[in-house]
Amino acid sequence: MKQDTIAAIATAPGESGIGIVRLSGPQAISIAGKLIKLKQGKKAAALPSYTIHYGHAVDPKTSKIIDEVILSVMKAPKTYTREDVAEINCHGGMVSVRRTLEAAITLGARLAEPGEFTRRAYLNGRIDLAQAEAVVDIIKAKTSDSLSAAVNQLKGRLSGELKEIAESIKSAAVEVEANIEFPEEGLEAAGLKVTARALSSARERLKELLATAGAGKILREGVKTSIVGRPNAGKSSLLNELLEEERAIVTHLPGTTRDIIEEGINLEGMPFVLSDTAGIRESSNLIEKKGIQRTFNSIESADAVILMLDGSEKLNKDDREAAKRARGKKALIVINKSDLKQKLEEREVEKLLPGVKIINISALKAKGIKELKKALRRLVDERGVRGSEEIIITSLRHKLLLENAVLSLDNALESIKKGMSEEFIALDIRGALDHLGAITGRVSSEDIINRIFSEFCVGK
Ligand SMILES: Nc1nc2c(ncn2[C@@H]2O[C@H](COP(=O)(O)OP(=O)(O)O)[C@@H](O)[C@H]2O)c(=O)[nH]1
Ligand SMILES: [Mg+2]
Repeated sequence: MKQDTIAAIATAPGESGIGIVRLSGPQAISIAGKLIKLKQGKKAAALPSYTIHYGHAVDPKTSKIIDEVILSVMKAPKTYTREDVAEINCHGGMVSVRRTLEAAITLGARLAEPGEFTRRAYLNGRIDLAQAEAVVDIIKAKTSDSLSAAVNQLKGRLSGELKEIAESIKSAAVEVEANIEFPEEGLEAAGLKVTARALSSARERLKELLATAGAGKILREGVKTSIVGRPNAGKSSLLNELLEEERAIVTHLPGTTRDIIEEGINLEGMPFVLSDTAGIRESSNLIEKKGIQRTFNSIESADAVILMLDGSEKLNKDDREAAKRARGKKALIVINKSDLKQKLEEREVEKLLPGVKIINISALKAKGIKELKKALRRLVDERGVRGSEEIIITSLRHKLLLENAVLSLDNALESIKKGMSEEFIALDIRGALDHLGAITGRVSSEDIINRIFSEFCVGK
């Protein structure tokens, strides 16, 4: 099938230093050549790969100059898409780049769909599916840790590891399959033992990858942290203090916060998504009741909970209810209002959530906030998020496929143990390989590929 040439604005809209129109396909360089009047009458077709050239973009309809531009020429196959690529640097701002793009379309290019450049890189075999997904993760990275996890994936670390595991499963499978084809030779019991051992060790490696998925989710989405407690404990004040801005409304009236307010912060490279919630208490006010229900839901879906108590008050049943809801979660207890005379009994607090760290702060006077941040960061350190060189499973799609691969290997091992026929064993082994193949896109259906690339922006 003859490929067409695609074009898009590759930079974010708005005013900026430069804006880039990107072209890819067999006509990319000739269209750029027609669009741009190069200095000294240079011809685009004759330009060497990976060179840049000065000129003027000219409107093909009116022959008027659109902008002063720089053309970068990159020739297949050593390009992002493995096709000929031309990039036109215009001055930033919407009009210049848009008119340059329109000119490219007039000259025969087609408007690119979201992610189509990267999709071509995948279809042309330069990167696999897991690497293409990493490109989105790089663009969307929230912190330097999430960035390095994504860059590792783009470098092919995950793909390489999966390939090795698949190879070891394949060589184990060869023996089993051979026995199906040549049953008269009989499969030695010893041979099956070797197969089982190889499958178990592949299974172990997959389990190791899966163990990083929790950390991966956090790197991608942030640690969901709910700040909960009775009304007026100072939850909204703490949120504002952590964000260093007046994000939530703070008043002396209990029940001020009705809806959940979510904001992101970055603690030593780790993204946290903080939720300020409605105070937990018995209430007959319909709006407040709905707010409190939302608080309960927020606790349930949270990765971590900050249980806030008012140090200037005695412990009450609302505090106990809030603590009960937080049980089993990664948690911190924060005793607020350390600037006031303390009435709260620490011994009773210790019994609320045994083993959970207790920190005294004053949200009003900004005391103890540093210590709280450190303790919060350490809550997830326990999960072993490193982010730098480790391979980390950040995608839910990958996680599910890995789980399915493990399941298939479990079945294969079970069949070997039970002395089932080789056909059964082989079927499960092939299943495991298919699941692994789906991660890198060796075996993938069209609509999965469509879904992955629809997450991209146009021009990438
Ligand atoms: N003295 C003192 N007052 C505080 C402190 N933190 C919050 N407050 C006050 O407590 C009241 C309730 O605070 P708010 O943040 O709205 O509590 P929330 O209902 O838990 O969100 C407000 O009047 C705050 O100014 C603190 O550390 N010390
Ligand atoms: Mg509040």
